[in-house]
Amino acid sequence: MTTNLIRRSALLLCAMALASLPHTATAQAAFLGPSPYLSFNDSPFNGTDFQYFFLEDFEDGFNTPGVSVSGGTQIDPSDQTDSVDGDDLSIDGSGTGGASFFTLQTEDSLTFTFDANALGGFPTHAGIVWTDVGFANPNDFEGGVIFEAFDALGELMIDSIGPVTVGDGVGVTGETDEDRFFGVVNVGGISAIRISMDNSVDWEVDHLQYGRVPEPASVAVLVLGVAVLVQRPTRRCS
Ligand SMILES: [Ca+2]
Ligand SMILES: [Ca+2]
Ligand SMILES: [Ca+2]
Repeated sequence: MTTNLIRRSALLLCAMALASLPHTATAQAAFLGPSPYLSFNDSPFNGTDFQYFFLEDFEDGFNTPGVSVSGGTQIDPSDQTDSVDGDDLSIDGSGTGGASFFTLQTEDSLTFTFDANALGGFPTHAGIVWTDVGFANPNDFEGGVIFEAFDALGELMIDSIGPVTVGDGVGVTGETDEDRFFGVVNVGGISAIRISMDNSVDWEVDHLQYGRVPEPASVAVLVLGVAVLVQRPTRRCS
């Protein structure tokens, strides 16, 4: 194979490799859920090999890094609290022994916004668990949840989840069979997630979770290898 042919072949490989990168970066986001959730063992993110990952269970406040929220407040265990079941160290059908995050009867949506500088890049995976609704219209203790996400440019993603009906209609007594995970995976990055209810400002969430998986190592190796191939003939001709 002549030097020119090697160079053309290498350039073709390089073009093919680079052409694959934008596709990887802008691949359509995948929305996950709603799915039953009693502990982090039920998270679809459990077992993923992350560059970084944070799970906020609100048991000692709200203090995971690189995230802010539009409203609401953390609440401690009480008869009115509806935590993820396992946070009180017992999966027993009750979430009153754990802490959660509450809309304060003022918010119909909660937006969690991520700080790429603080985190070392936007998360590629983000999710949250809906745990309870109280006063709602027309029926208390049930309603529609909508889950949305924003890309790395701050644009609302086209796809979303819901409204999907949740709630067991029983009351504000900490039942956990109704609890549902909502999440999204987007390799191009997630700047924010928004969870909303279409009929209530009196509801709770728990287990905010977010992490980043870097670009596949195989792609980086391929690009590096092609770059070496392209450079070799040039060195011989100089
Ligand atoms: Ca429990
Ligand atoms: Ca909790
Ligand atoms: Ca619940």
